[in-house]
Amino acid sequence: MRRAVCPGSFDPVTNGHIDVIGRAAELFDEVIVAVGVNKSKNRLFSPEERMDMLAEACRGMSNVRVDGFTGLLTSYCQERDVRAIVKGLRAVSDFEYELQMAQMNSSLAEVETVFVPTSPEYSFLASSLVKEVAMFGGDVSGLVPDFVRERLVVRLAERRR
Ligand code: COD
Repeated sequence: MRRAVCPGSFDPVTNGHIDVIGRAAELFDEVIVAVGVNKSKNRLFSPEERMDMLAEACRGMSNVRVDGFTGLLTSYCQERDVRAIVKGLRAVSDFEYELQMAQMNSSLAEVETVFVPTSPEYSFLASSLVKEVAMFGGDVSGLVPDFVRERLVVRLAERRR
């Protein structure tokens, strides 16, 4: 079985992520969307909330499942006999960072990174920008699924209290 991992923070999942996950699901028999839960960054959503939103977003993809991981991504891959990591690339700036991570990961374990170029309509899309636009009252419909937009509005209102 050809199995791949799509890792990320997904805080929250965007339509750009969903596009890459869907395209990976067409290339591999099984895709695990792995949510990094290392405590290094401030997150708007908890790991469980991020995983819930991903599960809902990927509901129509029968060979995709969602999981969380801590520690090294390569250890997660080795423990599950996963040989491929799928990453989305938006711009040259992504490439420089992703290339370095891909090389580090392949030096740590027998894991290849497969890069999927972003679809042009999502090339500017990042979770951090979506949060910023929503925080200042901008409309993020079309950038994230509707149920994610609703959860964003609620969470940001809670944070403002
Ligand atoms: N179009 C296409 N792809 C996109 C888009 C878009 N609009 N937006 C994001 N993506 C891609 C990103 O390029 C990335 O590949 C993926 O989607 C996830 O994005 P994010 O922003 O949710 O996730 P990141 O980049 O914060 O995730 C980082 C990881 C959790 C994957 C990384 O930190 C990691 O592997 N951590 C584990 C610790 C580890 O092993 N460290 C050693 C690394 S060498």
